[in-house]
Amino acid sequence: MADAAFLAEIARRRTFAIISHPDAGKTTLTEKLLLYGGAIQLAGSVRARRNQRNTTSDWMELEKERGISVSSTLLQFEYGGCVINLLDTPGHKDFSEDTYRVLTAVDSVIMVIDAAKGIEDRTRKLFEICRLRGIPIFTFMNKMDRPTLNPLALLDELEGVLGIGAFPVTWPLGSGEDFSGVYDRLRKNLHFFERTPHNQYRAPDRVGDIHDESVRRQIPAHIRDPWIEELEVLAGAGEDFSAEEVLAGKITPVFFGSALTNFGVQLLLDYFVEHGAPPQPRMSVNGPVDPGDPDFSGFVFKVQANMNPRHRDRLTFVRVCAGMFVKDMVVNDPQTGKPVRLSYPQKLFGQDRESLEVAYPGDIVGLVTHKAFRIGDTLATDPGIRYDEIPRFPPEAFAFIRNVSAAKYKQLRAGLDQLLEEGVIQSFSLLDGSQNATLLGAVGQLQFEVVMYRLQNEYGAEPRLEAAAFTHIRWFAPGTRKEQLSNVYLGPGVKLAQDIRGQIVILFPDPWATEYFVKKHPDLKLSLVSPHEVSAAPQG
Ligand SMILES: Nc1nc2c(ncn2[C@@H]2O[C@H](COP(=O)(O)OP(=O)(O)OP(=O)(O)O)[C@@H](O)[C@H]2O)c(=O)[nH]1
Ligand SMILES: [Mg+2]
Repeated sequence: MADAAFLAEIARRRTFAIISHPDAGKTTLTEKLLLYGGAIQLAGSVRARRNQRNTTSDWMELEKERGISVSSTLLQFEYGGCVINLLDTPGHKDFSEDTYRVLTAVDSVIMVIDAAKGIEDRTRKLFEICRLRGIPIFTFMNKMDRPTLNPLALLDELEGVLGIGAFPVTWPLGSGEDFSGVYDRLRKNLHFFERTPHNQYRAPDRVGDIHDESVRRQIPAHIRDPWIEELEVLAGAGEDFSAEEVLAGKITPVFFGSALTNFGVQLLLDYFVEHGAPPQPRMSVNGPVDPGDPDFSGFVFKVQANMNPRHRDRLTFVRVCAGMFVKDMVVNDPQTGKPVRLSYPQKLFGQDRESLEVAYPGDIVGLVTHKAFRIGDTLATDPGIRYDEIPRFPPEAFAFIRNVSAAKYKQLRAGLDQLLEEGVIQSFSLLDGSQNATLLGAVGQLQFEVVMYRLQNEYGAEPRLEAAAFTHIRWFAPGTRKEQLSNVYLGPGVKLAQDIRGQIVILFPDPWATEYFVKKHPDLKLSLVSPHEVSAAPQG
């Protein structure tokens, strides 16, 4: 393919994540972006079972039942001449490792804020990660159909708390029950929306000029007058901003709307497609790699088993960073250094998939492989290229998992092995043999509930979970043998164990025991995560 055509393919990729505090409306907004993007005809299309919600991105049984996202979902579709790779992420802290991995694979984010609550804790944390990585941020002030904070106060909070310039591209007309439209400050027209039955269809949209008397008359005076004043205040602060400042992460364009009633979603999508960030150069261990480089390279940022019960297989998610991906291409196997063929590449849409022939930088390819690529692996034709950016979080929750029925042992083993590959939990075995159960570690307790649910429902296992009185873990330096530690006094409740690679770890029952041990043994080089992994900044 000619260079120009290749570069044009890259330029039309939009690869982004939707992030926020739990419950702000990420999955709902995702569904509506699919609706407006023409990727689905009806939002929440197949009627949900009683008490269940049905969205394209929360496809796991557990997600439907609970109405929360527990795992990130990839949706690929074309809209407005662009190829969109959208990732809906879970907001809950206990699933944040998945969300953080997704942030390594995207070029921009849409940050969703519940306009009744303002900037919440998780949003702030995620924002900090985006800023550290220099990811451009687009903001959607959601739930305007309910009573909200004052929009000007929301903007102030965004600028004050996050320390970023905020430019409202749209401005809401009314809020709560009165929320009836948004003003597009760039195109200078007012969009009036109407609701549709069950909010399943696109909201009808009438466009007017606010200087037109007949348009003004349609707005009740008690809403119109303060609104015009707000627009004047905003105009005084400047009517323009540069796309470079957005792409540099210095300014966030802000949109107001309601994902539930579909108001304002189209404007966000259209703006995003036009001005969103195309794939950028990526840092590799040996310096930046340009997406336009002819040699293919990418990295694995997510593994998901059992996405489709009919297939019962394992998908490896690869972000293409440079060069063209071609079905059946041969790359360097990151673990053995030998050539390996990338067969059965898939394009993904939630739980659905179809095979693909080629993919471009920015795209995310699902590989159905029997080869166990691991999260963080670089796949490249040039063995000299290595991306080293998937951080690991230290586990903060621990539990023993025990097999209850001897007949189901195999199911438990198979299920655990796959879930360990997904990287949502880690497993350890105590060195003193005091427990004949496997010790699991996770970022948060909720992750264990997911693991138990999936072991039972997806694998037919019958496990039992038992509390383990540990709160902290540290890894010893690589190569440390347990004999070397036989004279080390551990203290009450402190145990030694080994991880899946045979690395020795130490487990503590509380922060004081951890602190005490670390102080007493400055010679022992302890680390927060396995020395084989990159540590994420400690999350609070
Ligand atoms: N009134 C109103 N409710 C909304 C809106 N958007 C989402 N919701 C509701 O807010 C709740 C949470 O929505 P989700 O889309 O699941 O939120 P989420 O951010 O994906 O949540 P997690 O993935 O669990 O972090 C659901 O009950 C939605 O129906 C909105 O614009 N207006
Ligand atoms: Mg969600």
